[in-house]
Amino acid sequence: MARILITSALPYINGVKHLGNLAGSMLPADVYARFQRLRGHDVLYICATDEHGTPAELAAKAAGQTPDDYCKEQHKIQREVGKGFKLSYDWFGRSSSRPNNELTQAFADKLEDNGLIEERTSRQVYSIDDKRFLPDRYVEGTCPHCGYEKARGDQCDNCGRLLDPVDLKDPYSAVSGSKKIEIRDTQHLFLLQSKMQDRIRAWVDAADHWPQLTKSIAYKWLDEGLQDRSITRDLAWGVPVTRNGKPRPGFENKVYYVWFDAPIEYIGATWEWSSAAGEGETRDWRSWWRTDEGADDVTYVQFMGKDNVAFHTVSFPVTILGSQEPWKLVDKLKAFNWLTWYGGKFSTSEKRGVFMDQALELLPSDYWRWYLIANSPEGSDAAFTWQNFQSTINSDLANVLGNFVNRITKYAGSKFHGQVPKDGERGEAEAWMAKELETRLPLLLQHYEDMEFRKAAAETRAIWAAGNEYLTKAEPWVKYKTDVDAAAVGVRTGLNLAALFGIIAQPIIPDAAQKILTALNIPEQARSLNFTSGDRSYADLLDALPRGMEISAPDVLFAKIEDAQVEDWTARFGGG
Ligand code: B3M
Ligand code: ZN
Repeated sequence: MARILITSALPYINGVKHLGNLAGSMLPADVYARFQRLRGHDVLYICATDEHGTPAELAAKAAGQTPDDYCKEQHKIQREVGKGFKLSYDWFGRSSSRPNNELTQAFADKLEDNGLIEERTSRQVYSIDDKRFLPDRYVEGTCPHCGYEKARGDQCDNCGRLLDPVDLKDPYSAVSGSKKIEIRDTQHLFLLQSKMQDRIRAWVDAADHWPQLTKSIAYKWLDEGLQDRSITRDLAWGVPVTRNGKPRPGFENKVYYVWFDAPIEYIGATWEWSSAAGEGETRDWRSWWRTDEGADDVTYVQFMGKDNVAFHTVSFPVTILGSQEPWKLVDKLKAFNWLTWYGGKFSTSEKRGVFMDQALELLPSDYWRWYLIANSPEGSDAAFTWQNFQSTINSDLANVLGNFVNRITKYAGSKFHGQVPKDGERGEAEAWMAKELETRLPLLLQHYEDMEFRKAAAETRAIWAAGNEYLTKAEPWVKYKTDVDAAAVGVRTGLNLAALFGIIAQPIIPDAAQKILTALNIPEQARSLNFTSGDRSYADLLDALPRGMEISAPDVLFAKIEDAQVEDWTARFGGG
């Protein structure tokens, strides 16, 4: 049994996430976590809301709430929506929690002790009317690169370039709109990433489990040369800047930069999980994170969109390695491209696309989970369209899986007293099906191990499709008229296939899988993804259900999506 630590990029607190965010981090992480649990491994899946920084402060202001109240409320909303999507977090924490504050301050101390943090005077945008510095998104203006007039201080939404607020042309305050702006000097803490260049490159060179996308992003940053960067901001909401446990003089109105504390929350959230242990339960967060306290046998896997990769392959490792303490580093990093929305991007700020809470109002989570995994933006961007969504669901889930399960369970109900038939000998068709499983099931497992989610969904579907082909060959409904025993073999095999289909469906569509497995009375211990443990063969999978066992037919698993629904949703959400 291996120990596998899984984290997905922490969703910003500023509102419910859209399907693009879900598809590029939390959902594949969940599918992977479910897969590894079903393989029998000890999995810890951790996520949290990313609650600091200007996005949080500005969103709170727009909602007329204090950041504290706003974050509390939004965290709860995101937690509930995550539950609605069946995201099986072991813990969904908050980056504003005490453990993260403590850890962030401790890391900063260590980094400074090791000569990797220094105070520097830096030039900052100051608003005379607002009487404050305007970090990051607090200032807007014209992008110096592309001329876009509503560029934010930290990034231009038009050309995507990262910006320094002082470079904006015609800057104005996002707080008040005031144009009375000047550049003033102030102190900030700088993380001396340049000193870590060689350490980080050596570590990236040695990372042999990273996909191409991940490595190339890391090297791009390394080749450009790591820049020292400011890790403090002029904000009230965030982790207070301290030195050895005391407020740091001159930094009373500053906090650590959100990208400094957010990744540390992976550790912080694990600590939160530990603190929430019930009576008699041991949860030791350090055994997952400290290589001197047991974490050396942990495999740590991260999931994120490609825009977050540099922070995880360079910046966060600078924090970890620079501390010179035995913290666990990432082993495998899976990055995703974009899910696109009718030629453009899903966008939180522009409310473009479908958001997680809205999606659940339209259809149960399995429909979305299947579509987003089968259409995962893995090798390249993937386009969301209502038509594609409709045809994927109708074909894969309603036809190939749903019809199979309903047809065979109903038929067993009407012709074999709702029991797994006892009689009849296996023949050619069953041998063919066993061969299919023998080639396909190992492939399926391999795709999951490789975190190739599109391929895993395609192979799952191919196994369901092979089952349909088997029934076409076996024709129990035809044989029943002349040879009940021959029909019995077909129905028995069909029921065993239905169970197997439910078993392999668990990582992606857990609710439908659960319905199938309950209808077929499959006990918990028989639901694992270890198909041939012991001396069981692939052919045995087709005769695994106890003969004579009572089964029932599940309710319709998936309803077809009608054209009228697609029209309605297109009108409501746009697209087409
Ligand atoms: N909140 C950005 C994002 O959601 C950021 C990720 C933090 S991961 C430590 O894309
Ligand atoms: Zn621009």
